[in-house]
Amino acid sequence: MSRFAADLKPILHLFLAERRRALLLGAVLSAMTVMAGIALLGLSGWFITATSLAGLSAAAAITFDVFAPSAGIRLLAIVRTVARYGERLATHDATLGVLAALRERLFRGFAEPGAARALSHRPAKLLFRLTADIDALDSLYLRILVPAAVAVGAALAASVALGLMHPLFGLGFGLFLAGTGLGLPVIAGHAARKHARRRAHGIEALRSRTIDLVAGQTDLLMAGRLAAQKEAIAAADGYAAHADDRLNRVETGLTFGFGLVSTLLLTVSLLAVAALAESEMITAPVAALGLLVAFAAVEPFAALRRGALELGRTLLAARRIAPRLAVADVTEPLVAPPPGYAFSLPDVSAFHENSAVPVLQGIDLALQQGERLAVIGSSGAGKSSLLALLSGELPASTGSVAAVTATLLTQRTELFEDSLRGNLLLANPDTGEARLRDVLAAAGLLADVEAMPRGIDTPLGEGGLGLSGGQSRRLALARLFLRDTPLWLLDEPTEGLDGANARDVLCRLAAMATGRSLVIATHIRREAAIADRIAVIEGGRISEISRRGEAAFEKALDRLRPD
Ligand code: DUT
Ligand code: MG
Repeated sequence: MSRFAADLKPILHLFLAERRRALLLGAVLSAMTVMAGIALLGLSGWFITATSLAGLSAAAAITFDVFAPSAGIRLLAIVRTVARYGERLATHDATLGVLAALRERLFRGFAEPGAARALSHRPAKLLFRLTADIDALDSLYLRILVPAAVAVGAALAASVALGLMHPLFGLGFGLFLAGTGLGLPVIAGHAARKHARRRAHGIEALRSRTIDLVAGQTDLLMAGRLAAQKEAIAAADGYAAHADDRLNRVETGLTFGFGLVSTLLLTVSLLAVAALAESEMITAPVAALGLLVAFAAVEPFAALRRGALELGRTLLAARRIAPRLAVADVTEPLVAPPPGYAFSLPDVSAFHENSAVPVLQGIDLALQQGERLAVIGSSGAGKSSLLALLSGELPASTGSVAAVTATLLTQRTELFEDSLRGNLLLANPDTGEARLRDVLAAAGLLADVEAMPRGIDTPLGEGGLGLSGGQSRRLALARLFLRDTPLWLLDEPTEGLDGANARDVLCRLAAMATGRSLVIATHIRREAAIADRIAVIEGGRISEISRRGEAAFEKALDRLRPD
């Protein structure tokens, strides 16, 4: 129980912090709707019985006041309608507002160093956190908290009304209704929890396996794994369907339980009001009022049914999302380097997640502002990891990283399903048309873009589909050029471009980078040749640093791939 509380706490906190007043207003209006409904039914019962009794004798018919009760009925009907309208407006608006805030918090959480890297291993997971899990949380307020509070309130009000007829009647009614009305959903919620969780897992597996089938069908077909993938999908579907079936059974059981309880309660209430009327403690119209109030008070508990069945899913979502919300506050920005420096790494080591061996060890390196450093070394030596360290994506395990704000051009080009323009504007949303053309020209892509029928508004498919590998790379470079940061970290910037094109792009890159510091991880001579210093990295350690003009610098260049 305490674990649920711990999972739910940050989320409830967020609900309240975000829209406290609207949420409370929604709950109050919801209670008003239900109370007005109960009073309406009770008063109507009283009125109908009283008028028919008055009709039995001419004297009573003349003195009977029909106006006050019928005005009351009209008033209650209006209050109920208006309160219901207001309640829908308030609760749904507040819930949607809270969920939007939650999404933003989650996005910020994913933007923390390390989180994106960890999630990029399982993109489907990220998708579910942002969609299904957040949606599951709306049931917390709309289908659990508000209905429970309203139902308890209704039970209390009804037992007070019935208690005025006879204290024991009111007390017994209230206790039994609250006990069973809350007890049944709790029992059902407990029984449904496992199945609700399984259903969520099943649907997730179904979706991600289907995505894999669609995205990788060529590879699956070539590897002869198409049938196996289809079977895996069918298995996930079967798993989810089985859980769904179980959930339906629980729901049926709960509906049955509610039916039983309400019949029992109404029967006992009928006997009670009959006995009270018989002994002339209450009049017949009051007895009718009592019976209808009892009837109406049972109804709000039925609203808890869906919330009870969804409780498992809601708790699962809370458990997955809560830790993300907690980390969003604790990360600190990188410290600033000493004046005149772009970064300084005093004896820094770092580990990749789930790795026992350090990927970088005893890195003692500093770069002055405006200086250009090439990092070379065999594949897997730790070049990209060094850039990740400088960008703050990889945390230092010993020593601390001090760096100015940096932009990282990742080794793998990341493009989105958007227009060329949209992909560029990511780097700087306020960029004007002329500047976009400038950076495209600087990246050597302008002619290619102008040859496309829709120019810069040409839509790209997922992952930049529609561009060649080299064109994608140049688009990524153009996007880098829009980032006005003092330090650029370039991971094999011209990989995939032909020699002539690459030299042209490098020449423009050098011009665009005037006044900035550069760190270039590379295997290619032309990229290292624009540097002032070369650091050789071997097995996560820097084995040699040379400066332009020194013999070791030329030697290091000679070790690289020509062209
Ligand atoms: N590594 C991990 N987890 C990661 C990334 C890398 O364990 O998320 C390991 C693999 C490798 C070492 O760290 O043994 C260094 O990888 P890095 O990508 O830094 O190597 P590189 O020098 O950039 O290699 P390449 O030239 O192939 O890009
Ligand atoms: Mg690399």
